[in-house]
Amino acid sequence: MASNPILIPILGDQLTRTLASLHGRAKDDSVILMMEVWDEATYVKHHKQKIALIFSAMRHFAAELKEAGWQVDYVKLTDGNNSGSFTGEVARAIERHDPRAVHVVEASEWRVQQAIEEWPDKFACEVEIAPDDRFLCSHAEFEEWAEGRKHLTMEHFYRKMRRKTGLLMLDNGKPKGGEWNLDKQNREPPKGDMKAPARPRFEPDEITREVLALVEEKFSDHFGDLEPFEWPVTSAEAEQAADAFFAERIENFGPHQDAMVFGSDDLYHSMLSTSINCGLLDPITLCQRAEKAYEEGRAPLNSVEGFIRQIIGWREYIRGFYWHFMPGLEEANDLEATRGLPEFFWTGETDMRCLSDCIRSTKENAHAHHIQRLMVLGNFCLLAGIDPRAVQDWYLAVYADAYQWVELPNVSSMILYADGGALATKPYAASGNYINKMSDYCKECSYSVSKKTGDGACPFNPLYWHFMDRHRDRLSSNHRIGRIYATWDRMGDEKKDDYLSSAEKFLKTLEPARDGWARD
Ligand code: FAD
Ligand code: DLZ
Ligand code: SF4
Repeated sequence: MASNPILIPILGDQLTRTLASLHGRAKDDSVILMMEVWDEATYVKHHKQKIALIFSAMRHFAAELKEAGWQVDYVKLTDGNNSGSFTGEVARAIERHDPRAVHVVEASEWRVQQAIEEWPDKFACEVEIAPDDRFLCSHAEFEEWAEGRKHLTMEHFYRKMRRKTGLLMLDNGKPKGGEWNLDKQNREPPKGDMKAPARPRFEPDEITREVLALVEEKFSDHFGDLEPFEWPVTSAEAEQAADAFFAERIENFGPHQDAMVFGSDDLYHSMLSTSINCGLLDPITLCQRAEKAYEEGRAPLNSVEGFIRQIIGWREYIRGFYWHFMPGLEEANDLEATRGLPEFFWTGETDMRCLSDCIRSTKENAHAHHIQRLMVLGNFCLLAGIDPRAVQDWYLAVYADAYQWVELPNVSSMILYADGGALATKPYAASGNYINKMSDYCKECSYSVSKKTGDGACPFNPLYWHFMDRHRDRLSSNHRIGRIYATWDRMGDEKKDDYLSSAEKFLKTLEPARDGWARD
């Protein structure tokens, strides 16, 4: 090792061998620093599986780097002098290694990036902060795209990303198949006893077992089941999970994307978000593999386009949107929602079968699929007027793929309309009808989805009209929603009162969550 090396801190969601801070670096002139820190593990009380996933993936990644000849300084959570924060650990590592410079890749989250931006003033050596080139769209490119637009429409951004990558594009600049977006073909309700092929599950090895014991000991009061723990924790395992998705699920991914089946937790979804977000999988390579499946006739265009849109469309857009609107997005509450999150979000104890199944999956797997997050859990939070900060904390804590950059826009803007429509052109509000159409939840629910008001009526029905009525001033001028008020007005006062009083009665039954679930 030459004297005064470069110190390269790698954060828990930067577990990628081609990370920008490693480009062109000589192994004998660098020390990689990885840190398990209390601040990250507890800024919300993450699901036990999420902490286990990050720590195990970090330890495996450190071992791979060492094997490849890098010098890795790995600080465990239980190391005696662990300061508990990234900044504290970089300061201690500077004392240990006396580096001539610190090279770090920008953080994905605002909170961490703010801390990193203080490093040049705090530390005597030079600090270089590189852009995270694992995203397709840089901050500057997103800002240039957003500049002067009245509305940041995802579809327009998505087409730009299609052109940029050439994914599903013809040489003449037109989209393959003639249409940019085949979402209309991707709304099939579940059929019969729809069963997707089982996804690969990964047996914990010694490193993971050690982490599981640590999590059990230190985070026993956090939400969620720790075991069975079956997430991929290395890039090799994550590639296996991706192989299985492209072999067995991609074909049906599109049509059944919005379907929900009681007890079936992932259906045809890829279950790859945890691996993509912490760096074990490259999102663009996944899109190329999806396109290949289409070219080889193994998957229809609507499935492949749908998958690619989720990644180069939604995922990239959400990231750009986050940085465009931070830090204000955390505080946004355009609909002035103030109700506490109900206790059943943490216990799953509710007679609403749709919600209890989604919360069960969340608790058991640290995962629920998109439409469960959006149209069951999210729809409920929107209609019941739950305080956005409480909803943000919940989503950030309970999902193994949750980092604020991706959780916050989905929660605040997509489900809660808390940004006043900067992302969605209308709130994703729905009555029990939608859930009944897209799932098999209702047929065995103790509530009746066809009953609109009164005892035993599906709570989503009166809540829907309560929401519409209480936000009339705000929403009636929205051309995508305005005509709903004509239906409401045709109902007459008695019916309207029935809806409103049923909703009020239901809302009074909601027991607010006890303190300490999401934060100490
Ligand atoms: P698939 O259905 O197989 O989709 C493929 C990939 O597309 C995903 O792995 C993901 O990388 C990407 N993707 C799809 N939808 C979105 C989206 N709306 N935003 C960003 N990326 C998307 N995703 C997270 O990764 N982390 C979160 O914290 C998160 N919070 C969410 C909160 C709410 C309220 C909602 C409605 C959605 C949230 N999502 C989040 C998006 C989406 O639900 C998950 O990415 C998806 O369920 C992950 O499962 P999968 O890998 O099987 O996804
Ligand atoms: C989510 C998480 C957790 C629970 N713990 C750590 C940790 O101890 N060390 C670490 O480097 N990263 C952790 N992470 C992921 C980070 O929160 C994530 O990498 C950054 O916050 C991104 O801005
Ligand atoms: Fe959910 Fe209502 Fe259907 Fe019950 S009846 S599962 S509460 S939508």
